[in-house]
Amino acid sequence: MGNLNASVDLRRDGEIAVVTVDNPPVNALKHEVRAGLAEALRQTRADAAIKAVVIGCAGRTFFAGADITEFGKPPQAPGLAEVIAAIEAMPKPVVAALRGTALGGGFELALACHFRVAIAGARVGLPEVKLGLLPGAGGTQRLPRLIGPEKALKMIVTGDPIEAREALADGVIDEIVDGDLTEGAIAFARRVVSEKRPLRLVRDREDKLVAEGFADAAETLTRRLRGREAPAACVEAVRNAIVLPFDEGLKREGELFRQLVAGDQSKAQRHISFAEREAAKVPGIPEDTKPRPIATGAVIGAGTMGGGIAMCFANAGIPVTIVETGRDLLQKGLDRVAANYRATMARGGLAADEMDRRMALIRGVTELDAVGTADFVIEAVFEEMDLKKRVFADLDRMAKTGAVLATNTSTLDVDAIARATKRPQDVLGTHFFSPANVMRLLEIVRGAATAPDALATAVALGRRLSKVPVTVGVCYGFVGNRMLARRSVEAERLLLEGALPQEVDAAVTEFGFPMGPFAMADMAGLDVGWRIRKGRGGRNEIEDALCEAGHFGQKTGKGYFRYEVGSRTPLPDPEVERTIRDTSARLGVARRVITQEEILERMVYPMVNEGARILEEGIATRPGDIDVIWVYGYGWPVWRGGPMYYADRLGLVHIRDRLTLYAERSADESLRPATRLSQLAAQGRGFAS
Ligand code: 3H9
Repeated sequence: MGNLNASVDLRRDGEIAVVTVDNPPVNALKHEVRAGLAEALRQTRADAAIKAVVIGCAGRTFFAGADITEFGKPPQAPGLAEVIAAIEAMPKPVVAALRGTALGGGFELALACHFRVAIAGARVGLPEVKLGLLPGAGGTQRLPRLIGPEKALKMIVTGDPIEAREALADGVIDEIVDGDLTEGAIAFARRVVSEKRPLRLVRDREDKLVAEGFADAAETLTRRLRGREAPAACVEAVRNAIVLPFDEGLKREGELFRQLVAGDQSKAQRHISFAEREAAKVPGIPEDTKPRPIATGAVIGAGTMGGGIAMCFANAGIPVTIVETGRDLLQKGLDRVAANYRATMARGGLAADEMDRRMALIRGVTELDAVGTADFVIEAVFEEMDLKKRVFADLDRMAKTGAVLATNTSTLDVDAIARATKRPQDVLGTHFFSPANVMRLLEIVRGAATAPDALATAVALGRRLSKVPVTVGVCYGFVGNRMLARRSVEAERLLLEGALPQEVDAAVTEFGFPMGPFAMADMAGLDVGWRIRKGRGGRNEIEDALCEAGHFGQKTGKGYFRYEVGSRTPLPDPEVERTIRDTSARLGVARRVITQEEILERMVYPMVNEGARILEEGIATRPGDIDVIWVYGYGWPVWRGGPMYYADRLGLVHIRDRLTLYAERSADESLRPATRLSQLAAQGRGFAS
């Protein structure tokens, strides 16, 4: 009894033993915790005066899972499987008391208990797939027995948790406790003892294990997860729950877990998971910096971007004002927002009253002075410097003291915009990605004068809006678009030298991107860039030729590809191929066969090179920040860990040599390896090590 070690406490409340784990911040099941739990179970089992055991956690959450930092290190006994076996071997009731987020190994431990109680608002889930893993402590065998294989597979393959109310309805938990959780769990345990409730383990239940519908559910859930090992392993393991005896299913689950945890995909996904958390730590913001309170927001401009950003506020429950210059434009913007919500509702993603609640948080106005009450203002007008400067000069007069003034520019100089105000310390960039209400990335652009607490406010707001905020410095295109521009140049060059759009896109999608560069260009529309080039000079030979022939992309049914009426599927277009060949001939470029391997290298390595320059210039703080930007903003396959991580895996010597070759072949000096890249390669190092 008492403190069994620094993390685990065992006390008695009459005939009920209460085991409390305290391993801040999220009660990960590290070795000391497992050892303490094993000891607590041994003592309570041996003590005849104890009639039932409650397992709970101090702090904000029940166990959030295995301790990820222990992966890849030599295992230390007792493992989680041994702790779970000790729970199941307990001849008296064991009750798990859940709060916060019971995740991964934490939820698996709870599934092995005889009973589970939770406070309202607690969530349970198996997020291992997000780390490129499958639940490895019996989750794939116990959850299907509790709620049926189909629903279990959905939870395991998506990794998304469910709320206590849903868990209660599904029979995952036995009771929702009002008031103090530990008291409630003790009272529940007393009732179990006094009512002599039978001790039925989940592992012994068979009634829900129906095979019907499973294959279809598996197909639907994994259709879009091509190339990923973990979801396939999840399907195999849950299928085993149906067809194999429990212990065999468990053994196979363990084998699959060990394979995945040692594999490249999980390592890459774990890297992203850590990099995402690192990205929230911004150098130069003192630890004690307090973000400014944000009660209301304002968005200037009711276009697609402005409307999407306003939705982010409303989705987070923050009242927001949208300002537009005229009634018609404003109404059009608000209608677009409502239509977006209705589409989500139609897909079953939003309840009708929830849509009404969110729409009620969005107020449309045509007078800019309405921003006067907002704590955080985001400008999302046309990408034109003079216009933005005018808006910021007005905001300077109208916004309240201490409000953060943000621009959603994707390219322009945030410092120049800040200089249009007398409060540059409050100005920064918040670069959302389209569609703003869906895409998770938020590039926060720190200006030369941005105050640390303004920056901290933007990061905190980003997290509240469920975004992944990454802070970057001022330069043309910031991190993501600046690197993307390198890929675009190279994609065009590949077409001139002999590749076709479908070949380039195939190399990129086979790598794991959801879309290739040319299908993406068609979706965005080719005419915008063409018009800008006509105005400012500069040529993109093939794209300009296509635009001159009316190929503006999806909106005209033809771009780099052709599209059947009502379809978004890109189809190869012989007319485009002719245009490409004619352009090569006109420019005197001899076409040749280009391998998929070369295409892929030229799509990725110039981006890595630009990433190296971005690090050199301090525009991005860490290579991991660049990886997070590419995974969350541009569809880089998470299981390949982002461009800088990928480059480290391939080795920088190889990247340097290939870039040198391509630079010489194309006489494009920008392809020469960046100083940082060359130096690291020469030292045999990577970006991260
Ligand atoms: C697993 O369980 C495998 C089993 O099936 C089989 C085993 C045999 N370990 O996110 P936050 C750290 S796999 C170690 O900012 P929040 C995190 O790095 C695991 N550390 O808090 C951060 O550290 P720092 C399955 C962890 O309130 C700090 O805690 N479980 C772990 O926004 C705070 O994190 C998961 O994948 C961990 N498991 O969100 C759960 N988790 O302060 C992953 C967190 O130094 N975790 N840390 O930067 C989460 O989803 C969120 O952290 C959570 C809290 C929702 C719990």
